[in-house]
Amino acid sequence: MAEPEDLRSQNGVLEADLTARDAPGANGSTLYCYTDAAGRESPTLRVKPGDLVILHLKNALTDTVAANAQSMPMHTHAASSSRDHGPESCGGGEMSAVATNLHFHGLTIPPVCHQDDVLKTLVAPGDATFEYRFRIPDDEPPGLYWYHPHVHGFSKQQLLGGASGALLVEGIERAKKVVAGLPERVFVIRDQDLVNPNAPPAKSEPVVPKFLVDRDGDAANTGTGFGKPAKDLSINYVPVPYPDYAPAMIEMRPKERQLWRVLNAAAITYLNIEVLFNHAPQPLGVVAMDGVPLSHDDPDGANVSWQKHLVIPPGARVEFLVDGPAAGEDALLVTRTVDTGPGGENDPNRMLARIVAKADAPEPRSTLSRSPEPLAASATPWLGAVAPVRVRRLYFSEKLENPEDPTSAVEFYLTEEGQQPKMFDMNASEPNIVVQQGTVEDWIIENRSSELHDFHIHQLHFLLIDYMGRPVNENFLRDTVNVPYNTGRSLTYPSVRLRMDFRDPNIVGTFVYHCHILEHEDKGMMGSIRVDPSATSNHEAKNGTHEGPESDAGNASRVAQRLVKSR
Ligand SMILES: [Cu+2]
Repeated sequence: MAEPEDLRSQNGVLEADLTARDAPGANGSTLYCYTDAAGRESPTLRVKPGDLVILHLKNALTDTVAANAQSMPMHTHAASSSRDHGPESCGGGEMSAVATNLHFHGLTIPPVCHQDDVLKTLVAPGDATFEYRFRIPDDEPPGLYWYHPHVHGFSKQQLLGGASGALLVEGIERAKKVVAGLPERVFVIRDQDLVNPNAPPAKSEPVVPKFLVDRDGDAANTGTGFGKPAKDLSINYVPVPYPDYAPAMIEMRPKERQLWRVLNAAAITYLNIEVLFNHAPQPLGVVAMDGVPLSHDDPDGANVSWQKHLVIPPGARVEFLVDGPAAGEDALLVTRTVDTGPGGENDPNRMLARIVAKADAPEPRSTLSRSPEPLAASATPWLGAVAPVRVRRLYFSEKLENPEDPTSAVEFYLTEEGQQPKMFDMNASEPNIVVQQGTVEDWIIENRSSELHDFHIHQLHFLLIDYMGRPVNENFLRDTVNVPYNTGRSLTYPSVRLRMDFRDPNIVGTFVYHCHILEHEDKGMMGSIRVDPSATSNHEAKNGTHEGPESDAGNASRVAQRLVKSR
């Protein structure tokens, strides 16, 4: 299987054309990709800390796509709204299924026009080429990031079937000596509409669960690990269509150790990666999550977390060591089923690729430096050691547009406790949350719905402090995290506690946090946050109710209130 082609920075600059294109796919679906001037498809952008990135984005999307997208009822309200064409707009296009823009997922760059703004930037077909120009911060952790479109109301449509690519900040071997000299491979896993929507199940399936549809109109979670998936997958654009397909092939030299860098670029599909030799899961040595090397402060860079399977929510990345099979050994890269909850989509077990060990296998295109210069230790104190200035509680929830009508559309919300649940409004004049640059806050994210959600915030990383009420205090950072679904069997809602890092002056401005199941984001599960410069006075008073530091008494009274409400 071919890896995406690389575009490397030269003399501190990566300048490239990226043209967003579409083509009709199976069953009225649409395929998307980016091409550069030489026709390379959705290339991997390889940059170094401190590099200047200049991208010329051209929108070559066609009207066929708009027609498809507008046949989806939930998209029409967004399609009819257009953005403010005042001095604040950027790019100037109308919000529609064929407008596009770029988000640089995970990078700590400014949320402003021509850098990483998704609130005002729209490029329409026929518009002049739009220029992105930003500098990779000197202290950006080396690892796997990515780019994709982020037009509210239409992001799922564009991401499904291909509008995404990897961005690598080079030098992971400088932070993790353990990967020095290893061959590296990039795997971009995407999802797409089912290629064979009416196909009967494969004969090889051990169970044939009843086919049900969830509230989004996708194949519902069967809870069995089998059945029709909500979406098909692809790995580096090699399709994985249900029910019968030839898996991609990964060739390796026997027992060779490689660094695999896996991006879940799916719009709605969770991954749970395993490598099987003769059906037995093999240890995978995780060295980085969401672009950040594990134990960033570990001077030896020796820390590796060995796991048998890796859950990768949409938007997340995992970079790990793999030891190849022996010659002739039966080896597979698979994704195992993920329990998305009774309200969630079906993400069944699937084979992605066969791993074939051959003495003359070609080496991957890229090998990490054998004797890297160690990365300087970070000058910023470790996030886990910084006291939060406040605690906020946010929650995911869903509601029928008309509670009397079970067939009415579902509205999706991501709300700060104390505010009124509302679908995200592109035209809101005030952000949902205002914080001050230089501070650190703890956010408790609850899931009050019956399906799994996937919290993501632009511009920064956070530390997972508690998961489902249990302290975890991880030694790495994330920008994307799962919040398990509500079973209704507990007094408290499932939650995660995150230490949010607003210290970097680069992130001053307004940006968004949302569920990275893009179907949910498009239908409203998003909020906006403004990071004010540290010199200004604090804006907290403007921003409605907020909680002080957590206390047992506070928790108890919240539980009591909930009990009262539920009666
Ligand atoms: Cu969600």
